[in-house]
Amino acid sequence: MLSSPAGTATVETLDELYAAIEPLSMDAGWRRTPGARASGTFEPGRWRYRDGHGALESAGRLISPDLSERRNILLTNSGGPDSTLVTLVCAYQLVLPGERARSHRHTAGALRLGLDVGAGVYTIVDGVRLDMHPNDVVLTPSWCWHGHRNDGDQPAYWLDYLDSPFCRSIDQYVFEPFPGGYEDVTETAITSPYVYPWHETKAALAAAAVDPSGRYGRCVVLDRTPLDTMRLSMHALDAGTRTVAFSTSANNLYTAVEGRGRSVIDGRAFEWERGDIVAAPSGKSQYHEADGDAVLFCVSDEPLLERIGLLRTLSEEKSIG
Ligand code: GTQ
Ligand code: FE2
Repeated sequence: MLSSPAGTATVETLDELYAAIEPLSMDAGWRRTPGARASGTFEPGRWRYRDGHGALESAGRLISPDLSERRNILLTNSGGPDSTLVTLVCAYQLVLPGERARSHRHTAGALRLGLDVGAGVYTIVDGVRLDMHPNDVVLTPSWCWHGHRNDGDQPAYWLDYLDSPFCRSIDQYVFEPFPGGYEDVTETAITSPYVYPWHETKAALAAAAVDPSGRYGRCVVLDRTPLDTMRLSMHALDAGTRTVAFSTSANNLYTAVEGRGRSVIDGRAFEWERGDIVAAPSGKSQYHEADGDAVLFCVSDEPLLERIGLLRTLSEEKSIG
């Protein structure tokens, strides 16, 4: 027995109970929805590269990475202000010719996909120069120092993908600026475990067989350096392909790398072309149609869910017929 019964012990109605516990930062569990989110819900969505490119052209005139750390345009969802999906955020980034973006590190893991990138564009990861070309995937895993430079004469546009919404959601987002701002290049890598060059991915896709499930087209997983939170895969869809619909507890971000087509997420069709992003939130059915030969890049939070025993995939082959 508690030595002194609290005021909460003597109320006579539910309304009095609610009123008594509210100032104590308590609430009755049965008044709440189990698993309800404090903020909004994540919706399927599609973002256009042409819109991101245009916004960055303007941002290129209006702000510099000296001021902003990064010149990036976030793809936001109603579920959260800095989130594209509950665990992932995606952004278009621009580095102008001659510009440098300071080095920093963060607990969030990140990667980039080159879009319009000319010669002389690179990320410095822990002192190592990693050059980026169109459709290359460049990793900057959690806590690696990284900064960007464009020594070329063309503006460099790429896509960033980060797990920072997940890190923030568990209060584990830590950020550190590099001492002095800019990290020097100590080594130039010809090949790196952090780079998936497009010429290699393209050759692997050409040799890949169609996935027997019909869900993924000809699929290549980029897993030479597996990330703890994100699974990366490239999907070649031959002209006229319609993939088999499925849903998964994972959150998937699809980027059109080549070709045109549409993704149908939870029954909503989103047309895409190069550089466009489609977001498929957890639990929503998804399939893709390619008009001509197409390649989709998928960034998924599967490894995270797998590790905690919450990865579930559901085939919907029958309902699509
Ligand atoms: O390039 O380091 O879009 O730290 C967001 C956060 C890019 C980056 C983003 C980042 C970066
Ligand atoms: Fe960063």
